[in-house]
Amino acid sequence: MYRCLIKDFETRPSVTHLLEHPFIKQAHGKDTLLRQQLSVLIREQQDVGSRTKTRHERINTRKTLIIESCPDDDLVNLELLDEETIIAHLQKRYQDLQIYTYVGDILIALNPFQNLSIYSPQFSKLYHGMKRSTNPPHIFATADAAYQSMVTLCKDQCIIISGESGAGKTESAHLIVQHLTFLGKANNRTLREKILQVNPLVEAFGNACTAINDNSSRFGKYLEMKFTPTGAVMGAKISEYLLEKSRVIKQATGEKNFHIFYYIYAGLYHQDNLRKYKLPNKTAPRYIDCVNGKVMQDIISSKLYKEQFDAIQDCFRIIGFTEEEVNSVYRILAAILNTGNIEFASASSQHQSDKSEVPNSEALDNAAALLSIGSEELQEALTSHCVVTRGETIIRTNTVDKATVVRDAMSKALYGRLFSWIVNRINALLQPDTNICAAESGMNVGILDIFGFENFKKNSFEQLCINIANEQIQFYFNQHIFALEQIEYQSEGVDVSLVEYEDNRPILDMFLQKPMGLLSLLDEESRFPQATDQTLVDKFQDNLRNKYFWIPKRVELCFGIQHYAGQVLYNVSGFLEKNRDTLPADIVVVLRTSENRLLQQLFSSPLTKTGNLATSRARVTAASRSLPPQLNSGRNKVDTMEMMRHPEETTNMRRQTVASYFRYSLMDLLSKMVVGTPHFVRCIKPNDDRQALRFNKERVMVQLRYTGILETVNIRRQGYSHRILIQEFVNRYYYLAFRAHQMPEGSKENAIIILQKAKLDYWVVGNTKVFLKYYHVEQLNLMLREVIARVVLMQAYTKGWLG
Ligand code: AOV
Ligand code: MG
Repeated sequence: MYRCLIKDFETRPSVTHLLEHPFIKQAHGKDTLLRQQLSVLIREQQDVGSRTKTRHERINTRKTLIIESCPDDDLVNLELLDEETIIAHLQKRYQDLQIYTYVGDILIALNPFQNLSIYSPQFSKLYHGMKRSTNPPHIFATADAAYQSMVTLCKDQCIIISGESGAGKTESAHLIVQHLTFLGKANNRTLREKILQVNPLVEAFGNACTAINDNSSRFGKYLEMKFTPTGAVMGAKISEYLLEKSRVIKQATGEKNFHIFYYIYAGLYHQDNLRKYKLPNKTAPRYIDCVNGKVMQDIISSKLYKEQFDAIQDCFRIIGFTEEEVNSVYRILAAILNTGNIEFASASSQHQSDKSEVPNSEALDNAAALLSIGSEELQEALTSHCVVTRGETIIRTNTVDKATVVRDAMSKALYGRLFSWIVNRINALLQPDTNICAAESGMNVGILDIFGFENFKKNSFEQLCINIANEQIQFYFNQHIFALEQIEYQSEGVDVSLVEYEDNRPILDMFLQKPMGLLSLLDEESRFPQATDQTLVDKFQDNLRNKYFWIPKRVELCFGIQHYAGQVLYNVSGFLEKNRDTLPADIVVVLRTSENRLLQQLFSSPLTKTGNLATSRARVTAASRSLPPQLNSGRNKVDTMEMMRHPEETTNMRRQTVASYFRYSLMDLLSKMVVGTPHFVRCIKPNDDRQALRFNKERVMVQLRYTGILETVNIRRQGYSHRILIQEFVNRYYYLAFRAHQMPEGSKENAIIILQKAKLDYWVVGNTKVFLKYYHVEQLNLMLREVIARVVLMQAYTKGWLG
């Protein structure tokens, strides 16, 4: 671990000097041992230095020393490759607080469940522009690699973070943004500050406490950081996927609503503003009263919530939201809480036994006032609906149950659209300044952080969507690491023994295929008004016949799925309603009458979500062309027009369900990812009790298995992660074997001459490409830099510039 230090100091470093180094400072309490280790390493390094003769030899020997002195930094270097050895290594590293480990170019991150002091700006400096092997594995090294390859190769990059719920994806995403903002030194300090506020702000609205994670992401997030060609950060853009809106109206036992509701309660209480926002201060509103009456006191007196509220106010201000906008956001949130408190009762009149009314109008009046709409109009829209038959408009009454459903649908729609609006507004405020630099000429690093795989006691439609999204990300990983790579070896005539891996495509097909996939079947059933939970289960049972799907015998209205990450039992109750996600037109009409500018915007047109329809359509079409064939099968083809709408919108168009919208979202996400060079971070949860230093072997083993780590180690060891066209390779590296003026042709023979001259092992030259191990490129670039420096120096001598 300390070998980095030796290289940081060109001359003989003193031990005292070294003790000032950030890594050493972190490893407190082991002083004697540490001093010993350091002096041994210093001696070894100097021996190596004096024994070797040429510079190249020195580089190679140094490399060996590095690999020898720290073999377990990278699982690929392990001598024995079996599950036991890998786990034992990870466990040992974890106990030493080495939470990061490489598998070739992939980073494994174990959740430390404690704050480590390895993320300060000093560490960012340490990893800046360094070779990967210089320092111990780190999330900054991954961010740095993505940044360096973006700048050197002028190509978009994406960092894909995966792992189950609570494994540390969101934390990793924050750290990556932190390091990238450090690297992309904007001249403009405010821009950097703004970008750092993006995650905390959207997470206040999109994260919540679940049974697994106190800060669980309830939406998928793809954050693109935009850079100028020279690598200065110039803006950012987020895309959000499938917010779990149902959480607004109901939470499972022991879970909570989105963070922001608690923050505003505590914050506004503190400002003595509860009355201004018409928030009750005695009993908690129904939507956030998750446990018992005591909750109210807990919320308003929470110091943490109040601090978070202040932090969110700062986020809004720094990013550039106006006071009026923020005020409108709070009003809408308060309106949602009041809406949840609206009660319905059967109307007394005998003739209208199915009519409902609002017996106590306080919550209704409050909600209407906060939304700047008429209280009576709102009541009408909740308790009745218009039907158009043969050109005639008839008003029908809503039963108590129906009115309650409409009320909750309105709350969900309000929250969902508010969330999308905040995201769009952030994007507008962080858009690159087109006067300074045309957006097209920049490059970006995208960071994917979605909701992780979930398996609760009771799993519903939300878990199904979340788990399908994870299934898709796993498929993408497999495609990159295994499938595409092996197909290429074959077509290039390169002989490698194929690595077997668990292909989850059949599961994904079962979900996404049209017309017989699970989502299509769900859609079909959702179109029948008479459909019930039982008819849905029957439909699944009749049509899904494969080993990944089953109906358990003893549990009612459930079905089981064998996901890549394990078996999950889903309860279908509410599936149809959740998928239909209907928002009656009457509600849209009344909300459009609002005098609140923000609210008008939220419901102004069915196309508000994705903004410019034309560009979105162009992007999806272009993307489906650039997808690898495996990802671009019929099941992903989507009707773009249809997908640009809010799922719940009903006005005069064919209904769009959550399932079809979800399918589109996945496609849209993939289309963004495939254009960049991927970097993978795999987060692992070492235990389920969220305890530091507790390494549950069984749990880690399961995660290593289903993420295919063992196979990944194999393919990274045997395989060639870098493939460069022969012509390009010769152009890039001919300096290493030819004279500067020779300009050799880009032939297979010349490529071989260069590789031999560079004294690299284990490369292969195929029919059209040179196949290199992941560490070759770094070595080649280093040699190239040295050769070029020498040439420049020699020219300087011959021209007499150097005396
Ligand atoms: P997730 O994003 O993977 O879950 P988080 O990133 O929210 O998981 O991590 C869960 C918790 O683990 C955090 O709140 C921290 O307490 C702790 N943690 C994770 N990584 C670190 C780290 N590097 N250093 C210190 N603590 C850490 V989910 O969104 O539920 O799928 O859906
Ligand atoms: Mg998360």
